[in-house]
Amino acid sequence: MRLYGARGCGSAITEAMLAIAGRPHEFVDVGGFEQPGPARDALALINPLVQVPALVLDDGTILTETAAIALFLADGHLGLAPPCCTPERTRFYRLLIWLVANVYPTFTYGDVPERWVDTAPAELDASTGRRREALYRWLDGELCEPFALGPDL
Ligand SMILES: N[C@@H](CCC(=O)N[C@@H](CS)C(=O)NCC(=O)O)C(=O)O
Repeated sequence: MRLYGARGCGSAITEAMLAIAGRPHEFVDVGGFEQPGPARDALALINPLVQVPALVLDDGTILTETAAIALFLADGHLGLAPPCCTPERTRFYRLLIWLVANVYPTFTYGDVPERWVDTAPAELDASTGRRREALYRWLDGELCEPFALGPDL
């Protein structure tokens, strides 16, 4: 498999899962992909949204979207997610999708607000930041220890 990712980005989630599962893969570092250049061009060929993570499977299938990749990897490796048909698995589905559906967009629109609005980008930055804080505060109340869902990874 080939993972397109960059330091400091959410592709670390996929990297961690691949490492824990012991799945051999090549890491294609597309650091700087937010700016025009070869890294962006390479990533755009794989993911038209030009986002990481993007995973190319051995048969050439392209998989994007963190939650889809996480579920795909969890399907192939026991222990990456709670066992099927347990209450923990149900909570896992909820929190996984909740994170990518709610938290990720605060970065999408807040990281470089000038991409989305011509006026008052600082306000968009501030409001997405407040939204993210509220989301994380709710999440904080949902999490167990030592792992998100309890004693197991
Ligand atoms: N919906 C995607 C979002 C991925 C995403 O936004 N990744 C960030 C890096 S952590 C990115 O590529 N941002 C650049 C952009 O959105 O243009 C997912 O869940 O994987």
